[in-house]
Formats: sequence, C-alpha cells, structure tokens
Amino acid sequence: MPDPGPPTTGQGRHARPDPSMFAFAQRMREAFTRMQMEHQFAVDEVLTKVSILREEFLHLHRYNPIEHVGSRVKTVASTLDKARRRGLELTPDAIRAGITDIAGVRITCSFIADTYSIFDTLTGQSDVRVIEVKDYIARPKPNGYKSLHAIIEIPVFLSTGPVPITVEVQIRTIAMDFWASLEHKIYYKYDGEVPEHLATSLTEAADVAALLDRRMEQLHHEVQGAAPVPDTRTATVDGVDEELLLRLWNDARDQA
Ligand code: 0O2
Repeated sequence: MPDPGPPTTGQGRHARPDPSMFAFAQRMREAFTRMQMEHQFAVDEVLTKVSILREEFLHLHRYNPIEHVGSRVKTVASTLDKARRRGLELTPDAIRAGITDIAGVRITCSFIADTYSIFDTLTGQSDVRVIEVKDYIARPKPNGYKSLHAIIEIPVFLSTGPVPITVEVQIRTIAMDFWASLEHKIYYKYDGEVPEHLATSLTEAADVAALLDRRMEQLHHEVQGAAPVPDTRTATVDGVDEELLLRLWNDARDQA
C-alpha cells in the first residue's frame, strides 16, 4: 500500500500537512506499537510458564492437567473501543492502567481440581503478582458462566530493564469452555439481547455442564484409585529408553 504521507488538516487538494498533527501521529504510533509488543512478550512469558508446568506435571505425575492453551493480544482498535466505553482518557498511559485484558491467556483443563492447582502453581511463582482474582467457578455468573479469572502482572525484560505488564488469565474446564464459547456466539448474534427462552436454555445447559464436570471428576478419581492410568503423551518426554538404562547399569557395574 502506498504511504499516505503526513497527516493533513482540511480536506481535498488544498489540505496542508500539519506538523503538530504529524508529530502526534508519530508519537501515538510508537507508543501503541510498543504497548502491543510488550503485551505480546508478556503473553509469551505466560505461555512459557504454562508449557513448563504442563511438561513437568507430565514428567512427575504421568498426567497432563492441561488440555489446551489459547492466547491473544487485543487489537489497538478494540482496546481503544473498550477505553472509550469506560470513559478513559485515550492516552497510552491511561489505557495501560485502566484496561487489564489487553493480553489474555486461556487455559483449558481436564477437571475442576486441575483449574485450581494450575492457578495456585502459576500465581505462586515469585515473579507473578496477583492483582485481582474472580472465581466464577465457586460463584458462577447469573447466566451460568463459570471460569477462574486472574489479573496478574509479570515483568517483561527489555533492553532498558524490566517492565511490569498485566495479563488476564482465564482457567476453566473443557465443559465450561464449550459452554462459554457457545454463549459468546449467541450473545454476539443477538447483540447482547438474548431471547428469554435461549437464555433459560443456556442456564440449564450450564447446569448440565457442571454435572458433567462432577461426574467426569468422580470417574477420574475412581479409575486413578484402581490403578494409575499413564498418559501416553509422556512417551516423548525424556528419551531415557531401556537400552540407555542398560548401558548405564553396565557402566555402573564396571566402575564399582
Ligand atoms: P473478550 O472478547 O473475551 O475479551 P473487563 O471488561 O474484562 O475488565 P469484567 O467484565 O468485569 O471486566 O471482567 P470479567 O468478568 O473478568 O470478564 C472478562 C472476560 O471473561 C470477558 O472478556 C470474557 O472473555 C469472559 N466472560 C465474562 N463473562 C462472560 C460470560 O457471561 N460469557 C462468556 N462467554 N464469557 C464471559 P470480554 O472483554 O467481555 O470479551
């Protein structure tokens, strides 16, 4: 796309470049690009933390509590829309302070107990500062929405030093996630004015999803109590195979 050139005041052929507007546009472009970049780095940091936890769980317990991890950084346009709706000053500093979900990470777990254990291990890390927690699993929203939300702050290490960045982490089960994504689609389809019969159906479906979560967790405990079910996804974790162990055994005997 051709460069549109410096901003102008007025309209049409006689419009003149306005130096102050040009400088403003440059500043805003730089500030918002930096904001996006820093939030993307923060998302990357959280994803690395989650990936380490997942691998370690698999390795230690032969069990994977995390089914899926998703992330996104809000676009500048959508962040500005939210800031406008909230009546915030439209400056990068005010937006950084007032909008806490520019960076978002969603972790989908197998069972309810896993959501809390992932939450505890993640928020217990020394470089993670918890700003706010909303436990919609313990106290679901009236429409039936369930999820564990945490606004956390983590340092992102730039060439100029660490910068604290907030990230919204949502942790929920597969059943809760299934319900939330359908509800989200319906909500947007009806522009927030969901017909009553659909809203009632959704709330009932949330109860069914909660029942499914409880049943699956009971089953899981029963099966685990009988005999641990190894997760086959551990196969690639180490590479310490029998041949290598035999060699180690022989070496140890030779050295004895
Ligand atoms: P999007 O597009 O998913 O980002 P906030 O506006 O986030 O600062 P709020 O609403 O008090 O303040 O925060 P809350 O309750 O923690 O909700 C934040 C996010 O949780 C929402 O982000 C949704 O992603 C999700 N959420 C909350 N309530 C519902 C619900 O009833 N149904 C569904 N499907 N998702 C929900 P955004 O910004 O609304 O949207």
